[in-house]
Amino acid sequence: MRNKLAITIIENASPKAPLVLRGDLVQSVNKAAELGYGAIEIHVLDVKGFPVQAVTEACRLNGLSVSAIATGHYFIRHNLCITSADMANRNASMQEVYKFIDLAASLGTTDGIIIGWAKGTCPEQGQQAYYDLLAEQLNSLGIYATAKNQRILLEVINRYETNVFNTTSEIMAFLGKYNPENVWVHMDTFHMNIDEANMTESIRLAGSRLGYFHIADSNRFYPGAGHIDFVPIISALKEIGYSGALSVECIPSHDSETTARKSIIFLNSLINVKI
Ligand code: LER
Ligand code: MN
Repeated sequence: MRNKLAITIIENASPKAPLVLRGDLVQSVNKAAELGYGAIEIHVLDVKGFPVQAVTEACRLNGLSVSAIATGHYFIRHNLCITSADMANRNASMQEVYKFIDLAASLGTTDGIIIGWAKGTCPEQGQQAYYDLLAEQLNSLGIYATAKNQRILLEVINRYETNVFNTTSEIMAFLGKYNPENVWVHMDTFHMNIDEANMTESIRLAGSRLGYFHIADSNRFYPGAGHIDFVPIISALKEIGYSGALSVECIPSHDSETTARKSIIFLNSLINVKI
């Protein structure tokens, strides 16, 4: 039985980035385990030099798994986008995601590879062409991920950050129309609180297509710091049979360790996540 609580880790990020444990990855793995988390979600800054062996060994020693790896910071830093109008950028971006999938496979990642920023934004003109291209790219990535026993997690992000998939109904319509292989819905309570009319209904709408779940409160601080009612959310996740990770992706309003500790105390008070 695996503990489904995961915590986001990254080597370095701006103070207001919604990522909890920062610094040396092995130390973050040790810290996550010490605090009671069962998994880590890694926001990768460098695919090439990624310390696969050291992280794998730290996870093994602590009994932790890698729930997901995220592409966003890497793609922003390198100005990459899988739907870029520039074909060279588009192709290079796809090659990079393939490397992320390889990395996820070598880490034994349980839930998948997160695609957020990497999907780019939809232009005012040519929306149909954008979605056609996005579906084609995702399908290629999904097929590759299947062969590596991985999954593509497509995040629903609020309207102030992107114009692509702000709600679950939008993403479900896209998946229903194109049905790209092995592409899963990834939801995040911070974004849901902004754009979903009803958070529990949106979870039910995603249903068996829900592949991953981020947790932060309404102010994007640790769960319990804002006004989201997590009780019905957890119930809805149980109701649809969601069995993936609940991954804390929030701004460290306190120091990272305190934020991680407050998050897990709150989540453990809500639920028994050892399913
Ligand atoms: C990433 O998981 C996310 O939720 C985006 O808002 C990035 O800031
Ligand atoms: Mn998120």
